Amino acid sequence: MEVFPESLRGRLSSSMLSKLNQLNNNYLVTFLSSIVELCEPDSVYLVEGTGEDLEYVKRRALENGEEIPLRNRNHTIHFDHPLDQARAREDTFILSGKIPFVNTKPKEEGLKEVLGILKGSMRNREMFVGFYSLGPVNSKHRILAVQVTDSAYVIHSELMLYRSAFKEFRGNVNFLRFVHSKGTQDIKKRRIAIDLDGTVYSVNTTYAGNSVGLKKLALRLTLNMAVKEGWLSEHMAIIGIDGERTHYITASFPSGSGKTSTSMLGKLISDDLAFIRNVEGSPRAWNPESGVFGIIHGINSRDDPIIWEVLHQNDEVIFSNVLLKPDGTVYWEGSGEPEPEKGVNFAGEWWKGKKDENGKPIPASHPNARFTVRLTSFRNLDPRYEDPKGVEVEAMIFGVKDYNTLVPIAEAFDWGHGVITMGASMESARTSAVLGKSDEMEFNPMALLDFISVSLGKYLSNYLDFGKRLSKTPRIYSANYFLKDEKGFLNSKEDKRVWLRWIADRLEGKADSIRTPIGYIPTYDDLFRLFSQVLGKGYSRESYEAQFTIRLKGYKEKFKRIKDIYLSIEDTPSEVIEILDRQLL
Ligand code: SAT
Ligand code: MN
Repeated sequence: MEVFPESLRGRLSSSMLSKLNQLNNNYLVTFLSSIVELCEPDSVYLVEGTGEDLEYVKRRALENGEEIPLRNRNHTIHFDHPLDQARAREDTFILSGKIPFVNTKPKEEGLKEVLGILKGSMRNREMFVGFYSLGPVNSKHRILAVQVTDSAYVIHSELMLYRSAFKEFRGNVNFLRFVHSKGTQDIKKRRIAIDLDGTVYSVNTTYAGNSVGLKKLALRLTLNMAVKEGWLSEHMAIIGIDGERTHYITASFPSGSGKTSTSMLGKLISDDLAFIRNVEGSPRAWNPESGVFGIIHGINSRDDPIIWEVLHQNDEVIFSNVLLKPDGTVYWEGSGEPEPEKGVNFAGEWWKGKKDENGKPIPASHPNARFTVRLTSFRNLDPRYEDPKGVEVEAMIFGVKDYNTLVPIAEAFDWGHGVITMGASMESARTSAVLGKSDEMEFNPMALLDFISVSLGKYLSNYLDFGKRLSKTPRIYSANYFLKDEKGFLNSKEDKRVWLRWIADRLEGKADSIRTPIGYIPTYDDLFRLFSQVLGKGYSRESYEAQFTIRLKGYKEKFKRIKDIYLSIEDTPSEVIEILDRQLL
């Protein structure tokens, strides 16, 4: 057996040592021993991803109180600190020089700070090391990642959300590295530091968006890789929609504006992230993840039957920040079930009418409460989610939550028009995944505002070029499920089925369109046919006119704002401004 550094030998059992030895990976050993010396855990557990590992990690999460068992023996609940319920914009930074719209910190300073906080953070704790693949393990495009953490909940989540790939690390030095410690959960010392060389450190946080490294922390790293290497790493769902045949499309929506519900209307490949590459001229997409970390607020049996089923059958679920009821079941707002009198929630003991110190009512469940489940629990899962070559993308949707302006669905004139006026021009009402005033409109290009790690100029120039190299570019659509008039919402929740079907019809040449200044919109006749075909409903001319009259003033103002933003970014490609100039109405 190889001689490992003393720091590791003293902390790994002999079976763990022989596991590590199998990998014959000095680079990994050096990385792990440096983290062990920094964080000083008592012991180290290598998580290969076997059934035994899963049982062990679950048991540890229950023993150390990170998860609480529920009445259903496959369900647990996890609570994050009351102030650690969402993405932590102000505490997250890229270790680099200045990038517009991105929190950055000079590398040396940021590293020194976060390593200082991590020093000794795992004393008297066990350290887990997880080994995963972003994307199908047997795909030549998969990206390997190691997670180091003192949280059994983080590893438990990852065993559900990612593909374990221990053996792939044999002799392999190309992997992303995530170092996480719960620390003391002192929110003032919460830091998430992203080193684009391939390591992310996060401490004093447990909210999965900040602690489960492979999710949005990895996205920052893979986005940077993608821009350098000429592919796309995106915040997008991937689904198959049926017309005469199945068409795969991607859907990019800011959290909380319809992405998950859209994913459930088709054959599910991904609900959140997509890697898209040019494979012999064709845009192919796959899901780096193998599970769903979804917002639970508002999930009910009528509107979300598939997710409802996933949460009520006997598959494994980790609930987070919902209400734990005295009978060992859970409740969340918007579930359509009666609100319980009392329970335990993210803020401790809870009862109906409880207020916080400012006199504001404390909701039974946090608006960003979540569920963590495996993709294989969904009855609409498309088996091609494991296709090592990915699926061919025929259309891309950029969706926003916009009460005032955008039509429910429109098709771009071409790739450049769609990428710039639909994707790069997204403005959306703020999500509950970010703390702060919700419903405020935010510039959120490609739903990536929180995750962009390079300058938007470079990012967009890669996007535009990506399309130019394809032999067939996907069609691009803008979507908005939230348009209102003075009387309220103009669409019902189920109408999105019609918009998706219109896209399938367009791809098959079965639906017409009307050319407007902002793109192609559906004709009344097609929608009348589709409302009846898809929903068995009528569709009035008044509805059509209310939904599809182009609100020129709003569009005009929007594109003016967007152009000003891109003019203020130094490396915006001139093509972006040209496209926006052509669009300015
Ligand atoms: O908050 S996260 O970014 O982790 C999850 C999401 O909203 O997509
Ligand atoms: Mn997301």
